Amino acid sequence: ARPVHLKDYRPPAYLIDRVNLDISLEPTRTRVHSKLAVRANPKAVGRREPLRLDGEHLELASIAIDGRPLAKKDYKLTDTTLTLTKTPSGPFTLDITTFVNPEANKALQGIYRSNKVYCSQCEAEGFRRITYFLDRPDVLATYTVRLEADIAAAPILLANGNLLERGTLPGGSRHYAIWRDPHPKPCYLFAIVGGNLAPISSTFRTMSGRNVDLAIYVEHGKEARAAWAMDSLKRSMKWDEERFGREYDLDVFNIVAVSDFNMGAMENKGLNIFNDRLILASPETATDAIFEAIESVVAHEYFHNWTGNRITCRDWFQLCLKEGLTVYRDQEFSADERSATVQRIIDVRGLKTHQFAEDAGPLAHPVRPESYIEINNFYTATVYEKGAELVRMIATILGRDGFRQGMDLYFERHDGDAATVDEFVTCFEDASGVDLSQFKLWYSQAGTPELIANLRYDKDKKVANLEVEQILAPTPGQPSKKPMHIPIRLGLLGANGHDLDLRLDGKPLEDGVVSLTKRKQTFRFSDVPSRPVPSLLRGFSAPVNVTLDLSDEDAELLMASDSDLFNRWQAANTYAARTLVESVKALTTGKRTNQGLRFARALGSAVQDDKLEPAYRAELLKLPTQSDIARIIGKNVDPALVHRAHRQLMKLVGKTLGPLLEDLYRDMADRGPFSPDAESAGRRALRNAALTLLAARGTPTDVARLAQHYGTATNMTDRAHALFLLAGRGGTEAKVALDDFYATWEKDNVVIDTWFAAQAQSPLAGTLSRVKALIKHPLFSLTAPNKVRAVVGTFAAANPVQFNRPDGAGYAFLTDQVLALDKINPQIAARMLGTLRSWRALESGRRAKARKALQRIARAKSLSPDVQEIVLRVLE
Ligand code: B3K
Ligand code: ZN
Repeated sequence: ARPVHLKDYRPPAYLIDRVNLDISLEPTRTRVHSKLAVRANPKAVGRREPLRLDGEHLELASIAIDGRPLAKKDYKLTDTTLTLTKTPSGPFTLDITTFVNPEANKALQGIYRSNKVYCSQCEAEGFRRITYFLDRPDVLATYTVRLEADIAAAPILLANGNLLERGTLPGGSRHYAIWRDPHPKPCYLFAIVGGNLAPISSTFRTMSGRNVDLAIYVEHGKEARAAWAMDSLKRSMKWDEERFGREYDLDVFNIVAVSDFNMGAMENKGLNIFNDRLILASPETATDAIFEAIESVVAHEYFHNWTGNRITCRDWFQLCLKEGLTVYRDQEFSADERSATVQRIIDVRGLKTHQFAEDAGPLAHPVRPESYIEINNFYTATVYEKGAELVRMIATILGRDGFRQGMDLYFERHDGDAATVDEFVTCFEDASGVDLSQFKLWYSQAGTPELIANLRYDKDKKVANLEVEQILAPTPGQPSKKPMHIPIRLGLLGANGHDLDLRLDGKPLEDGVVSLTKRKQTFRFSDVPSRPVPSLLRGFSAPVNVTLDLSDEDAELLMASDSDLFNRWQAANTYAARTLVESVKALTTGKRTNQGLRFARALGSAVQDDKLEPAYRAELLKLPTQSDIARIIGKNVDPALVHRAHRQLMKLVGKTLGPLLEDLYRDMADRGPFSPDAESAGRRALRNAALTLLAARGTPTDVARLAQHYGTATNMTDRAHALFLLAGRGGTEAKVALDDFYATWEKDNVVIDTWFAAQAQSPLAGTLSRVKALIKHPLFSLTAPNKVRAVVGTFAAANPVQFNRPDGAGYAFLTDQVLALDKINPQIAARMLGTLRSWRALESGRRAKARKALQRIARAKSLSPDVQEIVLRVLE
């Protein structure tokens, strides 16, 4: 497979205005008849090219132009293309009949079957597995789709848009439905579903007073578990009207939950298809984290209706145009529905753990990549989460109103377009008059900028000079970089912890935001009465790392009293990370450190403040993860030492704060019936965070409390939390809980994944053999992505100490799974392989073992382009 480059983009030589599909669903031989209205693209005149359509894994039955069947000599067929050598010069109709095999489709792209349900996934390039087509996002057409199937197997028949007609066919055993989507769309947004599913229904009245029929289709008997998703959908629809003035544009909005899905969900026009784990939830079956994820993914897919569907991408290099923007929108939605500070902490935590790690390794790429071999490998934390940060920075630079004006202009100017990132940014420039040309480097330069900050205070002049330097380390293919435009929101704390008034170069700095645009720059604050403590990057105003030499006292002041609660948490988190890095060093050199105790006490006083909401206090109590510490250490990492240091600190905090944690554990117990709202979830989170630290202390009382927490849990949040902790400890209590969990949930395909994951994340020495047994378990299957993620994914991504066993057996296991998976589902195989991306940062012994594992994959025959691309980049 050859790379595709952004610089080679050319408009399509042909356009397809209308698509008529007639799909007759059969398990192994589905017939697809497609009738296309084709014409030469006026924007590509002078390029008289043959019409070359994409198509893969198709059986071609017939082709006709304007009703005249084509002879073999009139077209050329390869594994991936169908080229028509002679086409009329004016508009023409192209009829193509193909056959596909849904039952055999385990790559889960195109039309496939999950639990007997026919469904489809086309993004990024799955439509070419349904019929021959111009499978690129800048070819927009209106679709009319006729579906036909056995009534018994598929009483429900759905496609994009509005239902036109349905009926039974002569003979009575088959039926059909005709759907029409009036909005022109690229083929990646096409979808169909056929199956025996149960709906829950509702309606939504839009801002202009239209009624929209809403339905969520799930497995029979699971209807009650779709209520939260429905509630989330309605709140999303309302929010998009209020916050962005965006109204829904069809008469129906359908969501279908399926079990086998390569990712979380898909925003097909009017017919979103979801991984069932992100739809189904009840107090007994889903954790608060899942309730939260359902709310945010339902919102995300809904928000795509405007950012992605009405305005789509010109080409796949522009992916962040819809993904980064839509993540930003769903994050803002969650911030409005819940606690904005806690939401920001959760989002930043995720960004650092996943995106910063990606940006620091061999898979680093710009938010707008310049080339790819397999586009599915670029649905990454960088495109999504860093992409969202770029939109957030534009909002920070322009302010809330300026940002909204830019968005309004974008919707007005580009509705119906396949747009580019440049066009998007231009809307903000045009609406505000602010020059964003330097800012645009964020889209093309990869890597996490490093800010080195220094504050010098001149007590005679009462001036504080904040010097900031930006360091842009090389990333693959980008040895040197230009300085970026980095918005820094900041505050200066006086000795009592209060914010001082900011006067930058003598003028009041109202919004507290300064722009770093040079490599090195000094910001001069005047009328500063005493030496201040800087609070930098408030609300995480830019996706960068900051190094600022703070004394323990200064860090403690920020932790105790920063008015920016995000930064108060950030100070605690940075303090914890620094403490952990120091303990890892101490473990290496055999020296002792007292830092842990000091940190624990500071944490105690920060958490004690009961004016803070419980969810926020829970975030304070969560230490940085082991992979965060590994990323900060950056080279020669010994994951076993990181794990030991982490455990020691947990234990120390548990011991030092024992009485406080016990109080919290008692006080935060659920009052009244379960409710998934943010406040109640926050109390559970704080209680479980306290439980975690107490369990780390490990006294018999603590273990008994933990076992009891499991046994008496009345909801899945508490039960799963205890299960993970118990499985991490082992012993009889763990076995009892795991057996109980299995017996209770073995028939539930979604919930049982918690049982798989709890075992795969256990840091105990026997975990790899357990994981090897789990992949032989009757409920496990390599063809089910959720199972693969629960076992293989959890082991490789959430169990640093056992995955990185010094003998390399963890890597060898992963290699075996990747090679086996690659024959079944290359997208999932490539994802799993990505867990090895930080291998170069390991100490030499493990590094050599990881390299061997990677080389074994690289040498394997007939790899998919997906895995081939990842292995080449990771090894480079
Ligand atoms: N747009 C889809 C992701 C498609 C992934 C293709 N490999 C879901 C989303 O981001 O909303
Ligand atoms: Zn998306």
